[in-house]
Amino acid sequence: MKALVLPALIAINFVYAGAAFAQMDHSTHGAATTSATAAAAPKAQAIDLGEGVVKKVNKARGTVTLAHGALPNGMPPMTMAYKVKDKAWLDQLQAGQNIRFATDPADGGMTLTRFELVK
Ligand SMILES: [Cu+2]
Repeated sequence: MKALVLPALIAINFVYAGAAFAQMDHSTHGAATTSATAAAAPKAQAIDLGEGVVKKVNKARGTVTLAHGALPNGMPPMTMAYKVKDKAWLDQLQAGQNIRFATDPADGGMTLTRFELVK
């Protein structure tokens, strides 16, 4: 099972690590400029990644429970169940994993729209 899942995880890590780097670059750039400039680009905040630990994967419900820290969208630290944008992610996530993740602001940040594993 692990041998089958691992290549997929690595591939996903590459894709999302690339995206995260692009975003970090972007937000760092914004933070280095004046507050007026930062205020003019509030969207950058929405794509920052939060950090959490996978507590439980529930394939029947299509959810993953995360214990997360304070999130860029203003949500305080808590443990909660998230829906996932792609159900296939439920096969890739496992309890105990540390992840960085983004959520969909359209539904109040209740759906994972991307994640990457943290070593
Ligand atoms: Cu939460």
